[in-house]
Amino acid sequence: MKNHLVIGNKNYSSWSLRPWLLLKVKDIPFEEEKIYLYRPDSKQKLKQYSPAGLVPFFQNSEVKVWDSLAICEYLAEAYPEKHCWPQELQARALARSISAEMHSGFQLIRNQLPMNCRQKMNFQVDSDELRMEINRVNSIWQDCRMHYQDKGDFLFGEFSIADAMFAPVVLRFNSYGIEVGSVARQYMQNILNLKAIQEWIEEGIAEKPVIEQAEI
Ligand SMILES: N[C@@H](CCC(=O)N[C@@H](CS)C(=O)NCC(=O)O)C(=O)O
Repeated sequence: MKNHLVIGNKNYSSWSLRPWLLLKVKDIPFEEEKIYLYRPDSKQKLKQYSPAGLVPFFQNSEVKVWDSLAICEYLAEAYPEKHCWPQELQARALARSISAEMHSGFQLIRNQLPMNCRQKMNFQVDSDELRMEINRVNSIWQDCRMHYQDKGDFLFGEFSIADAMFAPVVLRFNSYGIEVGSVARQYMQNILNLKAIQEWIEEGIAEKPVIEQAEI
């Protein structure tokens, strides 16, 4: 079986975007299947694939993998020539740290600024806690860019799993008009300029289903 990635709505499914973007940017062949989320039959369809009943889910003739970061880790091992993680040990340690931090944290950004490609507004950040999470993302992007800018346009120069993990945050900040520093803003633009991101956004906007709990 060829590489097969199961994803949710492109407009809303931030977890699905991560491995999808990595596959696209790294030019790894795959076919995608979309399951629209939060419909009466969604859970049953998801459970046919993923024991967790969630997207993203990935399979081929050798493996079944679920959870965005686990899929990215699998791809890094299966396609070492694609350099999914930075090649240098120190950079790789940092890339893993910020990817894990993203994967397990930033709860307020996730809850209060849900990914929604169709959304365009100026969100008023009135809680200190949310502002702290935004500031933390800003520092991560700024520090990485300042350190690795000579090597390319992304957090560690060449596009890596760290960029895939933060791409949905770029889309959120863009949708809600969240202000960041100039270095972080340029990094956001580099992600938004990716052909694959533009493709994802276009398809997300064109989708018909609306998930009320993800609309502000
Ligand atoms: N930690 C998981 C989170 C996966 C997740 O929460 N997926 C959401 C969509 S973005 C989902 O499948 N929701 C469907 C549901 O809850 O029924 C990952 O990294 O993949």
